[in-house]
Amino acid sequence: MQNRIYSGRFIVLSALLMVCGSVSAAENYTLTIKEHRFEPEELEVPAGRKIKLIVKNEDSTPEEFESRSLKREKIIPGKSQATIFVGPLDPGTYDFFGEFHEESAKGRILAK
Ligand SMILES: [Cu+2]
Repeated sequence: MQNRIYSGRFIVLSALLMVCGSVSAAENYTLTIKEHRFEPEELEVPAGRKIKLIVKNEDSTPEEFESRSLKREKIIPGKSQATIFVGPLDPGTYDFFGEFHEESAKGRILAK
């Protein structure tokens, strides 16, 4: 009977860990830089949650992801990608741009 009690506790503990893990894990969103533009230019994300932004630079030249409202900046070398954690965000619009090609590389995050 001892064994059954222990395995029962183990199952409950495992279930708790799974629930906590899914609540705290950041959701992934991908932005692609191509020909000095962001794709998509508008990215909708849930408000109040931590977001994992994966920025893929498909151009051969470096770009700098920059957002004053998100207080983030990160240089992404050509043909590589970077991960930027943002949030939890209040509902609203957060502009970002590519500092090295500011005329074309512009976008916004909509937190809803
Ligand atoms: Cu900068």
